[in-house]
Formats: sequence, C-alpha cells, structure tokens
Amino acid sequence: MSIDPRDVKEQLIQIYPKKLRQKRSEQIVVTEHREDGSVPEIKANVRSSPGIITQRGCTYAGCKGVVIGPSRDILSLVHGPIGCSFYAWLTRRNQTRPDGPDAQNFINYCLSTDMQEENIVFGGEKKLKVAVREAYHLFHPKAIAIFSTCPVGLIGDDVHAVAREMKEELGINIFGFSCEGYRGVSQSAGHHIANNGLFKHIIGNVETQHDEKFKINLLGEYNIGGDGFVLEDMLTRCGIKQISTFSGNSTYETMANSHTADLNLVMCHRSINYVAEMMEKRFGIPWMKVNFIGATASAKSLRRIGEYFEDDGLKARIEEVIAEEMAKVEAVQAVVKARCQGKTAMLFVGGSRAHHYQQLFTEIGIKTIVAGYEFGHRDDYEGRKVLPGLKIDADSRNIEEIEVVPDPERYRARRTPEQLARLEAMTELEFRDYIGMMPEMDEDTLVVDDLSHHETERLLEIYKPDIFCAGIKEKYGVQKMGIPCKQLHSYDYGGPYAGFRGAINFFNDIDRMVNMKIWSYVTPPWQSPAKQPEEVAAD
Ligand code: CFM
Repeated sequence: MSIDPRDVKEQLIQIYPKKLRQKRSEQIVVTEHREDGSVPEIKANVRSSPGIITQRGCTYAGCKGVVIGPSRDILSLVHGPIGCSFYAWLTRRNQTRPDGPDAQNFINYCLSTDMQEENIVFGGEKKLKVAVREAYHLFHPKAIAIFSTCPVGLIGDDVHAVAREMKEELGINIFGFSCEGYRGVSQSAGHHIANNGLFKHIIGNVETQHDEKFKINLLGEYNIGGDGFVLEDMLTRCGIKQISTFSGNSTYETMANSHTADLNLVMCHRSINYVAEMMEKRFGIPWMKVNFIGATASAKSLRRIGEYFEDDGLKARIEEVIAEEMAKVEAVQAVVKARCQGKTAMLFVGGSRAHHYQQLFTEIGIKTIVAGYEFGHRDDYEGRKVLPGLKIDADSRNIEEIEVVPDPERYRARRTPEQLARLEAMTELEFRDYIGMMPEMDEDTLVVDDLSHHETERLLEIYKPDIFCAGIKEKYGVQKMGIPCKQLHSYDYGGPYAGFRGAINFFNDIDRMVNMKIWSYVTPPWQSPAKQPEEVAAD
C-alpha cells in the first residue's frame, strides 16, 4: 500500500486544538525496528481527553466485570446506584460450566445495594450490611466480593470495614474492592485492584495437594465465547493439569488452591501480570507468557510448556496433539487463505487482543495495517524491558503496590535461577517477559493508542480496510460506512477462537465477513454528495 503512515498520522490529528494535537501525536506512532532491538516510544495509560469519544471502560468494569466476575461461585455484590449493575449485567460473554446441577453458579445474577439519594447524603454502609446479610441467607456462598462504584468513594463509605465486620459475623470470606470507576484512567486500574484482592484474600487459602506431574495455572483467560473450554480440553489431552484459571470457568476453591501449581502461564499480560509476579515472589512459581490465539502460536506455547517440564513423555504427547490438530486446521486454512489473501484488517481492542489476533489474521493471509490498544500500557506495546524506566504518575499512584515477601512455610522455588537461565539459553523460553505488540508488527505500520471516534472515521476513509475489529460501541458506526466490523471482545455471537479448534472457527467467520457481497452495496457518507439544508428539512 502506498499510503505513508506519517501522512495519515497528520491527517488524524490536524483537526485537534494545539495541546490535544501534541498529546495525540505522542499516542500515535509508526513502527520501526531499530538495531538495538528497541521500537519507538508510545504514550499510553494516560487520561483520555474531555470531549473525545473513547473506546475505554471504567475501573469498576475492569475489577468486577473482567477479573473477578467470571468466577462462578464468588457472589458479586455491587455497592452503588443500580445503573452501574444494570449496565454490567451479563454483558461479557464469559462462560462457565458448573460441576453438576447442584453446584453453585451465580454468574447470571446481578446483586446491587441500589443506592438512593438518601444513602448518598447520609452514607450507605448500613444498607450495605443489610445487603450482605440478605445475600448470604439467600445463596450461602463461600465468598462475597463487594465492589464500589463512583459515589461510594466520593462519600467515603468504608467497604473494607463493612467486609471485615460481616466476615466475622457470617463466618465466610468477605472482601471489598475500592474500584470506583474514576480510580484510574481506564479499566486497567481495575485489573490491578482486582489482582491485589485475589492475592490478599483468596490465593493460598486452600491446601489440597494434587498428584499430577505437570501442574499449571492459566492466568488471564476469561473463557469468552468458550475459549477456556477449548484450552482446558487441549491441555488435558497433553497430560497437563490445570489447577486454576484466572478467572474463566473458575471457582473460589480452584483459585484459592492455585499456589500448588508449578508454572503460571500468562495469556493476557495486561490484566493479570500482577498476580503472576506476586505468586512468584511469595510461592516461587515462575511465570511465562503464552499465546493460544492462532494455531502456530498455540503449538509454540504448548512446546514451551514441554520444554519447561523437561519430560520426554509430555513432549511426545504434546507433539501428538499438535499433529492431530494441525491437520484439521491446515485443511480449513488452505481454503480460507485462498479467498482472503491480500486483504487488510485494523484491530482496536483492550490491552491484549489487538496484538494476539494479528497472528490469526496472518495465518489466512490478512495483513494488519493499523492496530492499537484501548488501555494497554507502554510494556504491552514496547515490551517489558521498558518497565524499569516507567514513571509513576498521579493516576497509577492511586493503586496500592503490595510489598510481597517469600512465604516462610510455603515458598518453594520450582526452578532455581540457574535452571531458569539454562532453560532460557537452550530454548525459546523467556520467563517474566512479554515482548509487546510493536516488535511483532511490520515496519512502517501505524499504532494508535486509545483511538477516538474521529480517528476511526478518518482511518476508514483513508485505508478502506476489508475488516475492522473493535467492540459494540464502534460496530454499527463502522458498518454504516460499508466495512464489516468483528467484535473481538464478545466475538459477536461466535467463538470460541482460542486454540486449534478456535482458529478454525475464526477462519470461517472472517471468511464469511470479508467475502460477503453486501458491503459493496452500502454507500459510505463520503461518497454521496452532501445534502443541502432544504433537502434535509424536506426528508
Ligand atoms: Fe485481557 Fe481480556 Fe483483553 Fe482485558 Fe477487556 Fe476482554 Fe479485551 Mo474486552 S482481560 S485486556 S479488559 S484479553 S473484556 S477478555 S476483550 S477489552 S483485549
């Protein structure tokens, strides 16, 4: 494509006032792979500007909706006005599969204290206590999580004190989250707050020991559209025991028992890297970034697990599974690739998928021409090597950094530093690392952080991509411009897209979308002459 991304960048920001133009110009970069292995610096994880229509969500969404919500038997109680609950009720397609008809499953429920004006004026703690008792007597859960929404922080209700008192009174695990929507610049702050809560109140509470040889936790996999089911099946067939998932299809018990695993696999770095880091420090479990989005990526990640455990039997089983699955993937891939080769995609999603899904598109010959995260940090773009140089700003200072020391009784280094270094040198294993999105993108590709609606429209006009990937807020605006939009948060009504089986679903769904004739019948607004005011009035 002969469009110069630097010109495009100018076109995206030229309409903005000077200060905003300067800020956005630091959040939009053109990829470049330098000799020292570095990529250009991007400004990320900063406040969205007032007046801009951003894709982002709030801190409460990241804490309750993303990280804790997918667990099926922790009862989630929202302390706040009812709207905060209504708009978070069953809007993320995180699936779960209870062990039997009698097993607890609260995923479909939506519990709220329904704060009223009176509670805002006189305080809501009493109402919260009544709600906790009521919830306990109705459901008898093992644990109750209380989530604060904006007004709670503004009026100063102490949800943690209420949680402690209720824990004492009812004898079950009850903990609160100060995850008011405004706590951070996006849902990313909510991830961190949720990670801290998982670590302080759940991980390490259940001491069941498992006899299996290869025990892992899968971190940052939320079972959207059934992704987690596919991965669990795949890992089980390889002979790998999944102690817990954070937090797709999980239970309180599995997460509480997760410190007994011997390796943490991190799928979504953005939302869960804090738990991975803290578990290594307290319990001695190394963590490794994996990617099960895309067939080649899945095969590579499985082989890396085999390398870590250094077991020939496990490696052989992994190869069997890969061979069997790859044969099925390749059959579909060949057909779909022939029909999609040379097409183009744009991806603007969250803090991880805009990277992972580029791989899936590549497998069917579709090139990613522009990509960006909604709320990723610099390390998600440039790799964790930038972490030591990151400055803590006022927004990140809002969130507690837990001081973690080795557990005096339960710390057990699963691998010595020498073993880890040997594994890193010998194979493609890197521990505690994520290389980020930009190093894996083509040279001279545009990367846009926290994309705005104005920029979306300009990008569509300039590049006319064959497919645009984002969420529900963008979907119909994009499709009215004649370009199909795939929701990469919810997968629309589709999925699973993870692992080998998921790749096949993705190839087929994308093939249908990019090759559907209907899009050529939509006339984008910029191709029809503008109506005169009198014509508009006569309509
Ligand atoms: Fe991680 Fe996610 Fe994502 Fe995310 Fe999300 Fe999501 Fe996402 Mo929507 S945890 S960062 S906060 S992979 S809900 S399952 S799709 S924005 S890219």
